[in-house]
Formats: sequence, structure tokens, C-alpha cells
Amino acid sequence: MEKIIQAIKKHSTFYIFGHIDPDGDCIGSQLGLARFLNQIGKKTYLYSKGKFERQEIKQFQNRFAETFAPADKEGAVIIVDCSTAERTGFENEGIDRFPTVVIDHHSSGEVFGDFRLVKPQASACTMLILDLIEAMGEKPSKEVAELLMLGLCTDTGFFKHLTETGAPAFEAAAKLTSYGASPNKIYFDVNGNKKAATLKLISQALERATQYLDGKLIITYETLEDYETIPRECRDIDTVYLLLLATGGVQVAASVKEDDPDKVTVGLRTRCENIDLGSAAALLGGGGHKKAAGFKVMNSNAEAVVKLLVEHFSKILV
Ligand SMILES: [Mn+2]
Repeated sequence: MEKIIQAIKKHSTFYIFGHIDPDGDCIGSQLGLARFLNQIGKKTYLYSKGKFERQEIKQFQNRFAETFAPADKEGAVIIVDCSTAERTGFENEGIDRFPTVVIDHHSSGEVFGDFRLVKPQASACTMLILDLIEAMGEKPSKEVAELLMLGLCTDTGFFKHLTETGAPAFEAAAKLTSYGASPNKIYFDVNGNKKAATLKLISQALERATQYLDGKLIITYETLEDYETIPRECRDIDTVYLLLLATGGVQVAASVKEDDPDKVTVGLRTRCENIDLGSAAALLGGGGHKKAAGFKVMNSNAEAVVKLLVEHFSKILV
């Protein structure tokens, strides 16, 4: 931390990077840090390769450049929420000619950069940005607090993913709230702008949801015909998963989606600690995390893939 503070004091210009396919924590960390540095008189430039697909970050897209072509020779690079240099999407654009600070909370990855503040126990990268601001003896403005809170809320699923080790996240949330962030406003910024067509797709998915294997497995599906009437960007499968997993007795929820005429994709979710969906998906040529994974099937259709899933999980959910 001390070395990072020295680096911030020493330089006047900062080039700030996050990861590809950014989320609320990545953008909240990048922007929150940039606005804080501006607050203390530093110049900042923000970079991202996108895509800015998530609702909660779309509004910030125009603040980020897609290519790295700095005019200044002076300055330092800061990389946030990123476990490998490659994940920035800029590793071949000469970012390594500047001294590099890495601020991250991923538990795996590679050791890169000159000064590293990496704490896997932090629930969001924005918590580390808050630590840095406080360690410098400063306070976040209301705008910075809102950006940091966005990261904290989205990476913790609005605090749902926290367990008994989650106290520091609540402490950070209390501080950010006192600095002017409204959890209610952030909740509706993230979840309050769904399109009417999205409700149609959600209701269709719930209507089709069927339980198998004594109710332990629940599967829903989407067909190519669905997308003839409703555009794909209206899809909100995360909302569907929440409801499927809320059903009593369900251990695994699956969504089967006909992506194009020769490809079906499957998403898997669980809330059970003793199920490893990453390995379950790997057996079918896919992968992922313990609680969220997926795989693809070529030259198939939703009906056949539902059968395949029931068969596969009949051996796992015993
Ligand atoms: Mn994160």
C-alpha cells in the first residue's frame, strides 16, 4: 500500500485499465479511482475493450478509449479487477513501458506489474480502492462513493453471496453509504430498466420450467423461434435463475438455449455447496466455476439437450 501511495504521489498522469467484458466492479473501480485521482489534481485516462453489454455500465461507455495511444511520456499504469495482464485486452499495446500498479481481488491468476495490492478476501475490487483512498488520508466524494458502491453491490449480488466472512463488505458499504451512496438508487440503476419484452421472455422461461430427478434438477429452454418475436438483447436469464433456484428441492437449474441452427448453449447454476458444476460441465466439454458453469452442444436442438441433461445429472444428483 505504501509503495502504491508513493507511486501516486510521484506521478501526475494515470492510465487506468480493467478487464475485457467489464462488469460493475471493474467499471466502478476504474471510474471511481479516476474520479478520486482527479479530485486530488491528477490527470487520468480510462481504457476498455468492452463490450459494455451490462445495463449498469452502458451509460459509462463514452468515458473509455478502446486503443492505447498516450501523448504523454510521463505517467503510470493502474490495472484494476484483473488477474492476468492478458485480461486487460491491451497487453500488446505497450502498456508495459510505464510503471504498473495492480489492484485486484481474484484468487488465481499471474503475478504481474511493479506494485501490487491484491487481496483475494476482498469481496469487490472497489473495496480496495476505498482502502487506498482512506490510506491516503482522503475521503471519496459522493460520486466516487456511488461508483465504488456499484462494484460492491454487483460483485456480492447485493450482498446475497456473502457468508459469515462478509463483515468487511458491510463495513465498506456502511462507509460508502455515509459518503453519499444510496443502495436503493444503485439497485434500481442495475435492475430497474428492463424492457417490456424482457418480461415476456422471463415469463416464457418460467412457464416452461420443468423439474426432473425428484425435483432436484429444473430445466427451462429457449428456441430459435422465440427470437423471431423478441430480440436476444432482451434476455435476462439471471432473473430466471434466481427464481428457478428459489424453488423448494431444486439443487441445479439449467437453461437450454438454441443459439443458432447448429448450436445449443447450456447454462448451469446451483446454490448447493457440495455440487461442482464446473466439473459436471467439463464432462460435457464445457467448464466454469463450482456454482456457475456451462457448455455447448453442436448440431442439436433444445429437446435433445434437455434429455442429455437429465441423463447426465441422474448420475450426479444422487
Ligand atoms: Mn471484481
